[in-house]
Amino acid sequence: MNTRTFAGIPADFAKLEYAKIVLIPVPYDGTSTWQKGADKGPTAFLNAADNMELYDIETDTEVYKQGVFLTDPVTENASPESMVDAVHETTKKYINKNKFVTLFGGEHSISIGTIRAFNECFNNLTVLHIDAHADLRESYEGSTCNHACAVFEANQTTNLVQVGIRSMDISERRWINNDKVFFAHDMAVNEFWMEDVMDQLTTNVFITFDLDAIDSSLLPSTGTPEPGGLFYYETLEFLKKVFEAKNVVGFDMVELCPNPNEKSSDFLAAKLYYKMLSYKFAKNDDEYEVEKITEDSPFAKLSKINKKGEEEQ
Ligand SMILES: [Mn+2]
Repeated sequence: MNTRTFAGIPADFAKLEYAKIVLIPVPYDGTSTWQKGADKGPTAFLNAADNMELYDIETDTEVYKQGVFLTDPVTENASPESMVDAVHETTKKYINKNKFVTLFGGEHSISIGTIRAFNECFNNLTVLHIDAHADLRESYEGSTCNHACAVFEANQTTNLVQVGIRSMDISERRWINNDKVFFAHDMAVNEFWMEDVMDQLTTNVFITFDLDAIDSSLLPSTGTPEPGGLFYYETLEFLKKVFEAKNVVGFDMVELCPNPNEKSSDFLAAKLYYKMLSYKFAKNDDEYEVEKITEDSPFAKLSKINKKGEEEQ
């Protein structure tokens, strides 16, 4: 029996019946291409969280009192596809219990399952993809469930908005939607990038946060650290705007690849996770309700792929 609680919070706040928030660890690292170790991300994140102050100065809240239930980790790893199925099923199970569901990876391929679950439960879903990498490959190294394909499906089935992108393959260019991709080199010279991103979001927003979006000087412990990333306070300012203006329905955080000699990355991840919860529940009376998807959802059946594929022929 796992008696560990998120951030060492008292057991009363960590019970499933009480908790508004669910945290699902997914220690998966089956497809990463360069530095292995994202499977150790959840443990490093939880260890860092144990040492974090639980009062958030900025929002003047103690969000853990909303309750955080830490699930057993999803450990299915027979294949990338079976891992994605297991994540999809577990995520959906807790969304259907009316919980605010969050996940900690693991590499980015876990988000294929996460996003599929959220897209089945919420109308007109925007997937806000914060990452150094476009992750729009249709398949990679023989699998469509590779980390390099993390948002390919989301690009077909949801309103995908990408922020912080500074690395991609030329083959991914055909899937890029110019209005909805915010490249890091453009953001660096556009003081209104946050407002421009906000204009692209629908009301229901799921955030998939690849930690390599953060500048590698602040967060070096990630599989593929890319220079030129987001800094801490601009990240917080942006997230706060999103949480205030939109209905954020859940989020995942991926690609922490811990280094035992460098703890600041783990701690940044823990603080960022807690900040996002603090922003979500800052005006805390709003009840969290799952909205059932309906047939007339404009994104439910939308496939940009076919359209684009036809155009290309
Ligand atoms: Mn990435």
